[in-house]
Amino acid sequence: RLGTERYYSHGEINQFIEDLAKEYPRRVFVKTVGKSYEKRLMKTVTITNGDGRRNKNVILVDGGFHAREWISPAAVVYLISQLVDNLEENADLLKDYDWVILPVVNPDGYEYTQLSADTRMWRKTRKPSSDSCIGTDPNRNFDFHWNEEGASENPCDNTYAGSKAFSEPEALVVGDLIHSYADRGKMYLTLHSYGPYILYPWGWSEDLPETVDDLHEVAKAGYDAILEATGTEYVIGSSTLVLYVAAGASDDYAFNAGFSISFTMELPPGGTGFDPPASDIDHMVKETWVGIAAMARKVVTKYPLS
Ligand code: 0X9
Ligand code: ZN
Repeated sequence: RLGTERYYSHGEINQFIEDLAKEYPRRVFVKTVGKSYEKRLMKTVTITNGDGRRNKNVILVDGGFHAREWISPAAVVYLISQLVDNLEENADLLKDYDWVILPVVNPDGYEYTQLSADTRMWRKTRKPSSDSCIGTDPNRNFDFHWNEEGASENPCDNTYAGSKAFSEPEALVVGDLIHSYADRGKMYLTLHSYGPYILYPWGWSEDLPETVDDLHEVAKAGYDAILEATGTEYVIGSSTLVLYVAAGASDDYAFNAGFSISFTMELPPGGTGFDPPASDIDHMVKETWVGIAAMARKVVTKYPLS
């Protein structure tokens, strides 16, 4: 079991979900869905209410896209614990829905940032991308408007899009996951830092989707719940209008693939921005869960099982 007193390694997080699956064999399922460039195992944990019903709707959550954004995997670990431990309280969130969760999309980068103070602010993956520069921005590597605005063709840049769409095994794993759940996927949620923002499509252009009102309504449920719980005021809106244009990201990819709701949630800053001290983890992940639960509650009523 993992608490909120410190940050955990990728290995510890994988062990945590394996242990949960052993403890709750009818409700929690772990699957190895791929390997990172440095051959770390990428595992999803699927959380159900154990009723054995197949083909429920799906909420897909991931974290740890960007190596230095440690609060993201921490929030995902807390979310997993909440869903597993509080079955009664969260019965509505699991009745017609399964949750599929990938806690660390970029494990090589995440481990690299844990090595030393010098590497703490690494963002990208760790596959060499030219003679002198390492890594691709996994959130510019998706095959939807790949390498357009807000992505770089320079392998030395922090927003390098990669040599082609899905050049990075880690991004391809997420792309495949998105596809495998696209028909029943209702919400895709990718946790980053730092904001605080709840961002919806599009992020590749200034256009707003036709269903912007639905996206905004669900985001607003998270905004309201967090404001009431802690006073933190998230900014909600389209990625491009709130932040900047950035094409080839996973949120747009999932939305385009059929997820009705797709958000990048950027958790609040801490420390110098990307490095909240361990003493901040507890309140930050609890606040994040309040927002995610409120958004999921809106989603399960808006999109019932058909
Ligand atoms: O630039 C990003 O990838 C995200 N911000 S971060 O500071 N965590 O790197 C924002 C992505 C928003 N979504 C799209 N632009 N599609
Ligand atoms: Zn990020």
